[in-house]
Amino acid sequence: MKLSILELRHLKLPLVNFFETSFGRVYDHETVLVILHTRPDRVGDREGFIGYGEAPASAFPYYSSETVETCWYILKNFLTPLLTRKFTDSQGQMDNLNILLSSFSRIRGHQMAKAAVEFALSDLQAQAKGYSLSHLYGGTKKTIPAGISLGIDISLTQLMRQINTAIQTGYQRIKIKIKPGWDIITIKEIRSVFPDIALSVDANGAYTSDDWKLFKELDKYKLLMIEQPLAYNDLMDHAALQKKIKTPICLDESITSFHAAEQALALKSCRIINIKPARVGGPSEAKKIHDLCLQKKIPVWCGGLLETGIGRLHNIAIASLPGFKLPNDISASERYYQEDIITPPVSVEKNGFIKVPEEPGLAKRVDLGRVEKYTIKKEIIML
Ligand code: OSB
Ligand code: MG
Repeated sequence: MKLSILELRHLKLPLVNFFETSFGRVYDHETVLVILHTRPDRVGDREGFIGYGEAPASAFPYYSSETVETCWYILKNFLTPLLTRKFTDSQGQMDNLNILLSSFSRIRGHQMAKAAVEFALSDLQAQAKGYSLSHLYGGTKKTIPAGISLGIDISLTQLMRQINTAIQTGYQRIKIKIKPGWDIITIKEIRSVFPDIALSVDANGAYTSDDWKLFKELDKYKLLMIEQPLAYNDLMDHAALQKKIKTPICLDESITSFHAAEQALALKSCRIINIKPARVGGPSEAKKIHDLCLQKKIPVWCGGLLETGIGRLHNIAIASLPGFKLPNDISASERYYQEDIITPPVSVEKNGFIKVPEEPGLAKRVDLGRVEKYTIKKEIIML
């Protein structure tokens, strides 16, 4: 299999409802797609394959330092040249993924840009081998439990309505976003109406160590976990906070790599890890963190970044690995998009599970018309 073209696309999809976290509100999802084309090996062979990856970086450097623009820049100027130089042998055949990934490590940071390339290559590999993405990544589960992440809302009444709908739909865990002023009272109110639902909170780094009493107070509300209460790049303060409170801390933003995960576990900064393949640099790094946590009996779950169907299907495949023990932030496409760029969209069964696709790769499910419709910038690079 020979790589022939890399297609970069910047997409902008309207969200069904705005999504608000402690760092801001968005009305659209901006994202970069990496689309890799291969050409047939010999004249007369069947057509080449098309592999899809997504860097769900968003338009703003608020969740992470990456944005769609930085992804585009790094993909075009640094990762694509490595793909042509390091990944193909002298005949232009695709070669060793590990060599390519270790050549990526010279570029510091930019995990989402790197992840998009590895996702697209993995999709190609799955199609060439006739494997599902789940099988390629080492997944074992046929279905995965769906959770939902609910943003900061215009009112408590509105949030209660959202929770009610989510429960009716079958979601197995409700996560709400918190920030100073939208925390204790909100949670108390939720618990008075829904005393027994599986509930967690995510602060996206909105608090400091000085707020420890607030988190101690939260111990009363039977939360499954408190996600990223303190700074996005902190491990030490989280370790000190975890010592003071009973509710498990789950780290999201702080876990940018396998190395960060090892350090967080050594420091006891958290008892649960949210693995987002895009945040840690791709499926291989995600799997390494998964393997470490499985061995150390640390439960993990797969987080999301409002991905389109492309990133969503890769996340589903990763979440089918055996160590993903808790409901994931992987919801139905319709929770975010009127029209996803895959058909059929991702859906949640009445029992709150999502089926792990068994067909090879994702290409057949991508709706090219819709990809085109939501593209605001594209570039074709010959490899
Ligand atoms: O912190 O988990 C987060 C969305 C955007 C940025 C950060 C986060 C989130 C979510 C939603 O919580 C996850 C999803 O449903 O895709
Ligand atoms: Mg989070």
